[in-house]
Amino acid sequence: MSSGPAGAASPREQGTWSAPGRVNLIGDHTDYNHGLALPFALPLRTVVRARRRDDRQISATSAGHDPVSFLLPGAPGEVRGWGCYVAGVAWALASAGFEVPGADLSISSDVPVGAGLSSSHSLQCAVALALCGLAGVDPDRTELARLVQRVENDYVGAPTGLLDQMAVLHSAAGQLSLFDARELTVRPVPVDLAAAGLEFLVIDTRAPHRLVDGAYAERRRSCEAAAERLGLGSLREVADPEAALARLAGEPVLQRRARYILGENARVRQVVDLVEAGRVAEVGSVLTASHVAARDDFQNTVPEVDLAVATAVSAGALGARMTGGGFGGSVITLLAPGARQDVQAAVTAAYEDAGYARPAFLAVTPARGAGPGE
Ligand code: GAF
Repeated sequence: MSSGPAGAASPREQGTWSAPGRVNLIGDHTDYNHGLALPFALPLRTVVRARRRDDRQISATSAGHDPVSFLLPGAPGEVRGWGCYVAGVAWALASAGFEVPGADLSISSDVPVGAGLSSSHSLQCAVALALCGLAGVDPDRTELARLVQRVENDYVGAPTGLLDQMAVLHSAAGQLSLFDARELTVRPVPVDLAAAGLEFLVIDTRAPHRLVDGAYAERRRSCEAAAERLGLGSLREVADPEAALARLAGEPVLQRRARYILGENARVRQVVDLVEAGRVAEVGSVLTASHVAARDDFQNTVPEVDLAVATAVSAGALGARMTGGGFGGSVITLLAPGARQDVQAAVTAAYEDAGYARPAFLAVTPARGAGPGE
């Protein structure tokens, strides 16, 4: 029987576990500012078929990638490339006191890589569930999310927040998940788009999105510096946004970053209120306002995503915004019935004119979160 800070289940010789990618409808870069976000799970998943081994080795295969093999418990930096997410999870679980078993893992995924849809968190969470499942432990999902967060923070070296792990591990079909990063809670916000006669369309701009570079870390440092100038632990503690922004007037960059974050928390609340009031179509303009704030104040957009958002909105989308960490990646749009063809055609044509790679489109509804099975 394995030990660790978790509930017990029966150890397994083999099994299958899976985890989705995610879209963040609104509330980006708010997580490390102890703020609010509203993600949902995509109907695209990473599937891990796992079999226990008698030794201390983990071997992982995934089509199109070199196989990976390492000895437990491992240490940060030991495995690089895609395998760092597998080795990082094993290391994080072992560091927390779990008796991680040796295992053969066969991994497949239809979450696009580098599209800002959390393919790496879907992989990490699926591997974490598989290793826990073989070990016979059933950790609290928030605790597991925090362990998995150590993979990026301490194994890979990216100062990311907890949004993606919470989204992947706590989502459920038919709902958005209101994540409060200060309280570490997730509140389901049911949404029935079909009943509202609406749909979400994800545009994968194919502009590669990268987080392990300086830009994400720089944004995080600016937000923390803004909070520090205000004498606060985090921007979530701001009680009077106008007064706080006035106090940052001498620091235009910090002021812009803070304006985006404070506005984004308010926009998340606004979207939740609209969804809960059944006024889902009105969410569109809030999404577009969020994108404009990201573009002008947080300055984490790129020309490809700005073009996708502007073109989608002029072609009839109710609203659109870049989703996730930014500096590339995907756009989420809210569409009225019948708008999808026009939006897809307009964005494809605009990309062709601009000489950009052909974008990909994916109509999505909120899907189930991570768990046993495919
Ligand atoms: C990335 C990070 F991993 C998240 O923690 C979050 O900050 C997101 O960017 C932006 O909301 O996905």
